[in-house]
Amino acid sequence: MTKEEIKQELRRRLRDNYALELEDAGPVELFYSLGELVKAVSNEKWQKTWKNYLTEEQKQVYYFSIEFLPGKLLKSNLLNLGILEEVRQTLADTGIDIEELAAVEKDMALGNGGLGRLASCFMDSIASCGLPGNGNGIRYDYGLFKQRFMDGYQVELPDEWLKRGNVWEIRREGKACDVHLFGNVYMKRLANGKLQPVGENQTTVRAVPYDTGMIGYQNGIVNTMRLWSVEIPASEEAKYQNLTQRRTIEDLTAVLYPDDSQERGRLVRLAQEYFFVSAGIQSIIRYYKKLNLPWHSFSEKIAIHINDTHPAMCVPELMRVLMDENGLNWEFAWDITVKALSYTNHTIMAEALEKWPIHLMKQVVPRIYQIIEEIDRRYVLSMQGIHPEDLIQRTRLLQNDQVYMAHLAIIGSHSTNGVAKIHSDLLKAVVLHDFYTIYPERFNNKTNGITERRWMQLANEPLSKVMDKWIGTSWRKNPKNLKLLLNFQDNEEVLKQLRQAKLVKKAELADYIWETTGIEVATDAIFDVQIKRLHAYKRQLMNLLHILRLYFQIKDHPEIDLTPRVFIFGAKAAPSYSYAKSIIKVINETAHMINTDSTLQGKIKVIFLPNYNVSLAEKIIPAADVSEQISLASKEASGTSNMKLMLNGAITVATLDGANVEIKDAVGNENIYIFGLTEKEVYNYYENQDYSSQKIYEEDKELQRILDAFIDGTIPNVEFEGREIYDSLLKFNDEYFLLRDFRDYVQAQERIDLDYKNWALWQKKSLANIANAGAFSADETVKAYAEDIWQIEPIFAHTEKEGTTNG
Ligand code: 73E
Repeated sequence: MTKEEIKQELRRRLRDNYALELEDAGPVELFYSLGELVKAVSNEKWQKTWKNYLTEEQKQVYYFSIEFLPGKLLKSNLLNLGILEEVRQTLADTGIDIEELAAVEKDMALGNGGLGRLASCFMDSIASCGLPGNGNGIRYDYGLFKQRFMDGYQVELPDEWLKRGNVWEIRREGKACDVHLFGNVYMKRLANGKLQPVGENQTTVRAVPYDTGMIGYQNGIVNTMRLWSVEIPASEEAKYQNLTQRRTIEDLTAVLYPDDSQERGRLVRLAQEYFFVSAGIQSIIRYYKKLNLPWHSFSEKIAIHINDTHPAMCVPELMRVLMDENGLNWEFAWDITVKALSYTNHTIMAEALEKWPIHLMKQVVPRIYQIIEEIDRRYVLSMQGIHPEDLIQRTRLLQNDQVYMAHLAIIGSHSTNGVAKIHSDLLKAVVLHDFYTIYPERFNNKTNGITERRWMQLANEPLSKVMDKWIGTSWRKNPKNLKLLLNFQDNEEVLKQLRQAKLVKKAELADYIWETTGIEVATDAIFDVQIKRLHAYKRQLMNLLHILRLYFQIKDHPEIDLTPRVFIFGAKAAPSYSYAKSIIKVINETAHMINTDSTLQGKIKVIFLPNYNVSLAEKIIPAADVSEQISLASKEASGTSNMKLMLNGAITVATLDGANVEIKDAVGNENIYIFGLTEKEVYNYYENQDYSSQKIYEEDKELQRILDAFIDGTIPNVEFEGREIYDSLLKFNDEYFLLRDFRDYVQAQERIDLDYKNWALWQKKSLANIANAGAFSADETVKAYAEDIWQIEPIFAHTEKEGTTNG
């Protein structure tokens, strides 16, 4: 599209929809008109893409995830359509700043953190690599809560993201289907002697899909993310005359559960899981039937991916549809199911491994429970005589009156993967070791990745321009080419320009900090960033212990030569996770104490930015100098903010946990600050049970003073929270070994302080991080999934092949 065409289209939409001239329109009208325009451009490609998949009978993957976290889509869609610059200039010619209208869009925050954001990075990469792939999830009326601070406490407000409508979605009434919940199921013998399950007293709800185009990066491909919303079916209207009854149905897709790394044992959550699984499986079957192929070809055309265990009911639901609705026998249906399905595990945290009480399953999804029971029975039977009895008992689905969802996902699929090397190794060696002995061939690793389109091209334009200038633009299509930057490690001009680009983003963030908190920060200070969900294992508290150490140091020696630092936090705590909320309160109170103490001469500042989300991440990450990845080794499955920060030239201070291990291998020891216990040492402590935080406390005077600050009034207004934290570290023996890792962490921080003083040295390290970040491109990750797990091919490869045969 030319600038002139864009202008004309925009004018027409503003006139038709709002009776406004371009010059008179405000950001809201402009945003919606531009959104409509973008949709019109992409819809043509969207239609071509799905028609193409259909006529070519391309094998497609369906990525089932209870969370998607796309953030804002306007600029990302413009970039991927290849018209971002044209649109920006067209608007600028009329005196409009594109950033102003982009800010109108609400973040689509239908996820909690890493798991949901990974799903969205994958959606972008799958389309950008020309792979036939679809998302399947839930269209929550309310996304993740908005976080405010009041007196330092987290307060949660509803996220009404749909209030002004959502330009990107298309409601597809014609593709709606029914989902049955509750009631009883009994078996009826048919005339042919077969048993047929019949449901009675069931609740039938309507699942209505809303589709959003997932636009590939300048390749003409638009895939589909399908999110389901619940409605009362017309046939059932009479049953739901009173509002309370209606609400119980409508509540099904009302809110996203705000827990990360925690299981949620609630009836509505279970119903949510079944709702989007059933609707998704039904729509796949409907599509497959259009192809008019025999059932045994199913897994040649369809791959279904289970993102964590939340969609694990894909296993019994696919069985149900194949058997109950299409007459297949068990063995045949099972063979199809196992071949079509695959599963990703995202955590080893025991509290996040889903287990559903059997009585709840029987109540909410009675037919599904029957099938689960049968899967369990056949599993035990098939393993007898092959494996020892105790192993079979430990791996079966039903134990302790619960359904183990991970067991269901592993037994019912052909692939189980972890999300970083160390995590996948731990699954094989410890967490899922029993399954590894039974199905060694099913286990594999797929290290997470990120899309550099959002996390560099869009979020960090100054850096992107420096890259273009020195290594050309090929990295934009192929992030692996970021490596070319290594040719300029010793080029002072390049180092200077990289530093300048960082400074621009630091100044922007400093402005934002000033506007939102009223606190002034200096851009020549180290911007030290920890952004992720608030969780004990991620150890934001250890970061705070280090901050308190610096505080006392400056108090004792005001003349001390410290490199000024701004500690920046972004983190939401699950509303029910009171310990995490106490940490937020204590960080906020410490921040206030430090930021208002003029005797510290501004040497340290602590900024806790409220409402961390995708859009805020896009502001913070490009401005970061230091990336805090300090979880206790073995606990963080992968992490992905570590990759985004590295890509933007931040240098990582890290434990050997999750993908940090691979980041270290990629950049080399001299370009990362590694500290702390290794995963093996952590497991040794578990085995020997010989950890004593009390002992460390008694032997370390400085640590005593820091911990005492939580209870002796040094940190103000934390009488309750300070005591809770103090006790967790001493009375309850410090579950995540903060005190054990503290000294090593402090030393790493001291090296950072020193190295930062030599800007060229620092900038060189930073360059190495940017250059090696291509290894963590989600494009590469999804290509590995496509080849090893899903067995799908890019559409181009397909047409090219056709071309060769024809020509
Ligand atoms: O390490 C991260 C990982 O990078 C992990 O904690 C996170 O997934 C990311 C992407 O692979 C994760 N989230 C959850 N489990 N692991 C989770 C659990 C229950 C509810 C919601 C999210």
